[in-house]
Amino acid sequence: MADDLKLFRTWSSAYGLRIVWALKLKGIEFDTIFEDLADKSPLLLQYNPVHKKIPVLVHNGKPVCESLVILEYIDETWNEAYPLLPKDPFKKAEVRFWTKFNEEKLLPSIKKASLGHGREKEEARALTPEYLKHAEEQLEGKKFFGGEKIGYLDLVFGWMAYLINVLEEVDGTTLINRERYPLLTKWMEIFYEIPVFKESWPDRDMLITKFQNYVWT
Ligand SMILES: N[C@@H](CCC(=O)N[C@@H](CS)C(=O)NCC(=O)O)C(=O)O
Repeated sequence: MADDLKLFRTWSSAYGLRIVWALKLKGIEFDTIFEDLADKSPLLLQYNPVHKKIPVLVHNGKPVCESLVILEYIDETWNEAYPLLPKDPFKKAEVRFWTKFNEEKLLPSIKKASLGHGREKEEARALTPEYLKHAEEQLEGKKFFGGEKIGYLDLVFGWMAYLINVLEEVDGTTLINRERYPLLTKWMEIFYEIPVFKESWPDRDMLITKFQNYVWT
């Protein structure tokens, strides 16, 4: 019997898109349920009663929550088709380390540096170059964070490929100096052009409107 796979996400969330990219790379069919976070569906609240957030992947009726947990679930369940995490324990630990770095440092810092206010914004702007340098170093001698092919870490960092230039436009500043971070810049361009990802990019004008009206929570 074919797997029943439903992905609850929003049109713009980078956390949700990670899951779309993983499923597309692996060639797995799935249905998408677009949520309105201002009016969450009873099903979303039922499947993720703890955080009440998207994404949620429901596999044959069983919900899996939290994007990084979902990515690992997908990779373990459909491992033969396009493995995402390296097998080697040390390499896997490195991927998890840089994933944590993205979630706890890089992403919040760029968000605050572009959408934040006052002192918090200034502090984030001061810290971001150091974080970007670390990310840039991870690409030395490689096309992707995962090496010659896209891996788990590319999906984690994938938000940059479609959001950096939107945030720059909304804030009217440069978040990533393209000359200072050439590897990251190239990687963003390549990632954006990956054929199986193409149809997943949210509409740029809608993203700009969304972030122009962004209310910090
Ligand atoms: N750590 C979570 C973050 C997911 C997240 O922040 N989702 C947001 C949308 S981008 C959400 O559902 N927010 C609804 C809310 O906070 O009420 C993950 O990786 O899945």
